[in-house]
Amino acid sequence: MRASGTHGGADVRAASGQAEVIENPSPAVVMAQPHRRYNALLDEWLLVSAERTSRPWLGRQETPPVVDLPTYDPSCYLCPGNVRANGKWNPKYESTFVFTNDFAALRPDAPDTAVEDGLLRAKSERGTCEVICFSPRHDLSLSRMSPAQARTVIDLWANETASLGQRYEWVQVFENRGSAMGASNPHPHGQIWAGDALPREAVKEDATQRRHFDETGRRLLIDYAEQEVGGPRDLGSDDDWLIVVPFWAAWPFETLIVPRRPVSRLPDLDDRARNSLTERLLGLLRGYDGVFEAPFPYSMGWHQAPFDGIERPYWQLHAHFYPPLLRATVRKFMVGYELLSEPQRDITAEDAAERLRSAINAASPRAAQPGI
Ligand code: H2U
Ligand code: ZN
Repeated sequence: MRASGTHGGADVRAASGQAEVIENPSPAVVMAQPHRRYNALLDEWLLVSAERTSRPWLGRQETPPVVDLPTYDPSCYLCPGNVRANGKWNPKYESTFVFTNDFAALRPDAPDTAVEDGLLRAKSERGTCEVICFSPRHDLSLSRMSPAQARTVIDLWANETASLGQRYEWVQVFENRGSAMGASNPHPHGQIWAGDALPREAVKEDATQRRHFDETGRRLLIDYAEQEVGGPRDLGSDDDWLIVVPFWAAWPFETLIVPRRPVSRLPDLDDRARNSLTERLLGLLRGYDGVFEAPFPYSMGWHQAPFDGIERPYWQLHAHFYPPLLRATVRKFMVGYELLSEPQRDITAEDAAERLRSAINAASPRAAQPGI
């Protein structure tokens, strides 16, 4: 990576004689100081100030999640054969189970309306929300599944995407895991929201990826993968997938998963890519659970090319993991400066990658065997 001594506010301070100007600094010199990093996927900057983790913390402590869950919970609204909050019954499903969210934020029958009054604008949004149960087992989080079981979840994500993509432009697959991330229930499940509009994150990623493709003829995230593979933030990429703490991570243990070949959407993944994704994903999730030796909360989700019939050769499928924890019982709050100015992180992406990598290696069945 190249480093430059002249950008942004550094110029101004240097011109007024307030700060030492370091000519041609190495990346390590830049990154040992409070510095800003550029998020090439969102076209945004964030502040990194690593030394702040030593500050005392007398604030909120997170309660570690319950680990001993029953395989079946009669009061769970997602377990097979149980009744849901609105009185509907779940079938006695044996693999995965999908239903329309009983409290959906989007509805397929929303009338097409809009208002425009000066700066006040609103329009209706048509869509649907699904709840997707990953397993009939109440206690079987994705991280603890066998590869075959985890593969059924990947296939479920892909199949539901394909069918919702026939009706809606944006298909958002996601999972909130753990009460720290607002999950309402420990039963392994995710959600899919699909709608007609491109939401904010999609619009930003669409613009950055399009611009990079127009300028270089290549996909931004494939170029990014080539820069990261084997580097200090790599968490064990293989020929098919980049798995990395992104250079621009805002959340302490944020990660990004990207196919290394052009793939625009989940249903486009072939059998081999799905199998290697299964392995990468399980490795990451077990590593997450190992970092603080407790089920690791996160919000994760897939970003994939919109289904609007427009040719978008620049769009690369990828997954974001946004876990909130900084320490076992202390979460990162995106408040004050983060809300009002820009995100700020306390441990560097490289330090987070180091800790995650050793947790992934320690959790890997191969690593447990001596000599391999
Ligand atoms: P979260 O755990 O990410 O909140 O997802 C669970 C969803 O399940 C939530 O959106 C829905 C909630 O609306 N739900 C039902 O559809 N039926 C129920 O009986 C309870 C919860
Ligand atoms: Zn359950």
